[in-house]
Amino acid sequence: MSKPVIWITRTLSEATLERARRDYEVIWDATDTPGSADDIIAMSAQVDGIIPCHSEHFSAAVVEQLDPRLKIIANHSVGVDHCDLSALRSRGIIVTNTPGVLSDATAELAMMLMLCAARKAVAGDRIVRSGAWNFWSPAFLVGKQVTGARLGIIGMGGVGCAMARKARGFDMQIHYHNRSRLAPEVEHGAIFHDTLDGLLAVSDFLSLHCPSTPQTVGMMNASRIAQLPAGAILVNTARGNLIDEAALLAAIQSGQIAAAGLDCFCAEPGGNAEFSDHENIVMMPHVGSATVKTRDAMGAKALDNLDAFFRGDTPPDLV
Ligand code: 8YV
Repeated sequence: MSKPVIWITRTLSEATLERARRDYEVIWDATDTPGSADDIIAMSAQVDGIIPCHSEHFSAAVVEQLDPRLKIIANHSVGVDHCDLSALRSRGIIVTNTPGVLSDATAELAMMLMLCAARKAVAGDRIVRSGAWNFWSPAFLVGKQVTGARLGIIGMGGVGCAMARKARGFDMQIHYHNRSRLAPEVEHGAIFHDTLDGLLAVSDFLSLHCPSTPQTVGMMNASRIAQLPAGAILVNTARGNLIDEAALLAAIQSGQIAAAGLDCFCAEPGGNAEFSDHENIVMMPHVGSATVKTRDAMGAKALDNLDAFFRGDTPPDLV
């Protein structure tokens, strides 16, 4: 029997590409450029499945033009905001994602951003690296202590829970807001707030771990940012559009927000050039899940989902 044909849109881990080539006819382009709308539409007539990343956009307009040959989109991501799920559902196209396996790597990056923002890592690195370190004072690069502080988490899914686990190691007091309260054995003493306002009021540090949906886009706007304690630190490893970037910039300029750690931006790739003048904004280029172990696990999960589908089973991570 001939192998199903799949398109792998980006450069995945060696192990993933090797396993994919063993089990499928693989179309993969080593230039590692994001698939455009035209690429996606053209490719849909040549393949049975696609493994895309969040860089390929399946908007309603694209989905409408997909060839019926395409049966499954096995995302190499946990986020599915690049997919118009209702348009895909109405075309009968299966969508899967990669939950769980990237939680620790992403939470690790959120911890890094939080620590670097709190302890002024960008300024410190610049001062030493540039040779400008010719003085010292007890008042020099004084940051905000993480140990014992209150951490607010929005979204207590896999990544939010991993963040809470890691922050507990820093003796942080964990508060969270989520669609529903977690069971006590999962909460591990974290304090649930049934309103976002309630969470914001106690968050010396705030870390975002919810998906981007029509309900959450722009969630951290000027009035919500103003509800944080003065001098709070904001961390985002989820999606850029959860934050109103102009409001964040104004809050950084006024000091209402002492620092921020951002792995996601409204415009990607590229980020926000206005943030670059502020050393108290620590930035990374959307690499929360970028560890060798996690990339292998994400690739394996995407292939497990394809394998199940082509065997005639329900994929384990059906969205
Ligand atoms: C990815 C992500 O970097 O999983 C997600 O939702 O944003 C990231 O893990 C990316 O899509 C990797 O393919």
